[in-house]
Formats: sequence, structure tokens, C-alpha cells
Amino acid sequence: MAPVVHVLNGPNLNMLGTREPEIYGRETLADLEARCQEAADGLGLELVFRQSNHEGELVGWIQEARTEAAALVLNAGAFTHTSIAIHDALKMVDGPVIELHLSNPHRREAFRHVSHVATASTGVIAGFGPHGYSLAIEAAARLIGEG
Ligand code: DHK
Repeated sequence: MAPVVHVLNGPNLNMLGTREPEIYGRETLADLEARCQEAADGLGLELVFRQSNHEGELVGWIQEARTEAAALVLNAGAFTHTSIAIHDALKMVDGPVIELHLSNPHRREAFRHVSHVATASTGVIAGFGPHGYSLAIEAAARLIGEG
């Protein structure tokens, strides 16, 4: 059976395409899912791709990824900078965790310089725009020995 990679997206990422395009680009979340699917197909991975505006739902999905996913990619949106609950959930994941951002938070406001996701992640991909989603799938494949 193909290894499964879970890609989880946090708040406001459902608005991609119209949301501050000068920062987040013009691709929609569906476009990003298509990018991930293409990368996953090429690497023999199965993809689960989800988005939620709710912290608790993301925590539940991270808990699910503990047993269901070979690797987890997470763009937690603004919860990156605020959520100890997401940090704690990630600490229970044994497999690789990749923190992902479209923008480079370190070039932006000071409140984005803190990441509670990074401190529980294997690695971070940020600032490459939509291409970062493809890179994250490639990184996941490498980390689980499929790339
Ligand atoms: C997405 C968000 O929604 C922001 O809150 C983060 C991240 C950055 C991104 O660049 O993908 O600060």
C-alpha cells in the first residue's frame, strides 16, 4: 500500500486566490491541492488534503495523522503563532512533520516570527509561494524513504 501523506491547512487558507494576493499569490486552495496530488502521484504517495478554520478540528486531524499518516505537512496559518494545543498535538506525532508557509513569516510582522509549529517539526518550508506545497510533498517523500 502507498504511504499516506496528510497535508493540513489552517484558518483563512480557504480564501486563497482572493486573500491578499500580493502576499499569498493568486492560486486557490484547490490549485494547491492539485499541485500536491500531482507531486504525490509522481512519488507513489497517497494524499489526504484538508483545511479548517477551527483549531480543535486541526488538533483532531493531527491526532489522526499519528496513526494514519507516514508524514504530515502543516500550514497552520495564524495558529502557527498562537497555538500551544497544536504544538502539543504535533509532539505526539512520531513520523516526520513539515511546517509549511506560502510567505516567509520572518520577513513580516514581529508577531509572525514566533512559531509553535517549528518547535515540534522536522523541518520548515516557507517563502516559496505555491511551489512550497510541491516542495513539501517531495520533502515528505524523502523523509519516509520514498523519494
Ligand atoms: C499563512 C497565514 O495565514 C499566516 O497567518 C501566517 C502563512 C503565514 C503562510 O504564509 O502560508 O503568518
